[in-house]
Amino acid sequence: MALTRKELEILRKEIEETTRPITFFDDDPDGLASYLLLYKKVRDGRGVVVKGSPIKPTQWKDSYEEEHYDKVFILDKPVVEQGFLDRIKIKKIWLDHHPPVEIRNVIYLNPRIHDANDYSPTSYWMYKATKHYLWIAITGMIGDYYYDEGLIERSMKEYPFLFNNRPRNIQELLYGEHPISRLVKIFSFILQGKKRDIKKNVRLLELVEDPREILEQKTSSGEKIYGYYEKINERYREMLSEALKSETDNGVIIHIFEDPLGITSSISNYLAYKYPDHLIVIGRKHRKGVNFSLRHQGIDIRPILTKAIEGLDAIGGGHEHACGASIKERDLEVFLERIKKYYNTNKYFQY
Ligand SMILES: [Mn+2]
Repeated sequence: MALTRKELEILRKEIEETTRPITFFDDDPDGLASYLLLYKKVRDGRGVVVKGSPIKPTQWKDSYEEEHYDKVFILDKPVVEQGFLDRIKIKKIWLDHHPPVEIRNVIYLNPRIHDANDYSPTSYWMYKATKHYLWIAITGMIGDYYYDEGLIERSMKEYPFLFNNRPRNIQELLYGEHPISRLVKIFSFILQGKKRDIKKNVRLLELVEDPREILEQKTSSGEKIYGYYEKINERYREMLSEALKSETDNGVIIHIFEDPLGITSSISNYLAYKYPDHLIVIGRKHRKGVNFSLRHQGIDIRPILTKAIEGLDAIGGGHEHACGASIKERDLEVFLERIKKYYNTNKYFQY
């Protein structure tokens, strides 16, 4: 049953009363949109993009104290260490929609506390609390795979230029040819790359009032944002076509990338959408091995993955249709052979 009316009121009041917040947010469209909705209300303070989880005590810097922020917001981060919160003397508000955690010394708002199956994203609640910049909110929500009929309807009226036609489902909004689909991709890609670039992109986005500034490159901020997106997108397209070359004849797409930009999960999500009856196994190299994202729209991949890592020095797990696995260099070959084998002996039973 979502956030209660009282909780939403608390969120609204905390936003209204801050004049200079410091905000830690997740590095995806939902986190970014949530931050922007807050920023547009306050037009002051600082936004800090946080990659990975949890937020650790060392991520609170002493210099933050001296800059006189009046409040800390944490948006769309699943886990925050207690020590991080305990270091901070000012008021803290944490809004999230991942599985709820036990935590003290913070105002913790999470719709899942009331309903474990409520997946309404952070940007949805930030929109409920701020009631402005629907285009930003909708970009965050779509990025988090959330289709709110009423708000999509309203967006189509308010921003008809963001939609080609009536979208049938969330996949079409995410991967279709709608301008809003590109906007989601832009929100995702401008958070990839070097720290300094990401920071600059967020600053630029704070200045954007209308999505056409970006999509049609109508202002200098919009133009810069679009330019950065195009650069990442070029690499994304290269990686896509590379991955597609490695399709095996029995319905598995396996590919491993050097990926300093960190866009392999975007690649595997897209491939899973495009090839719903394929097993997608996309890896990102690191010093000691490879981190994989595995996808399959039609079958439960968890049993295959569990069997494939049996006895290896590896970790893996996740959701029915989307898993992650971390494999050491020396086990790579065994792992991939097993994946192919178990997939092909398993898939016929599951369809
Ligand atoms: Mn989210």
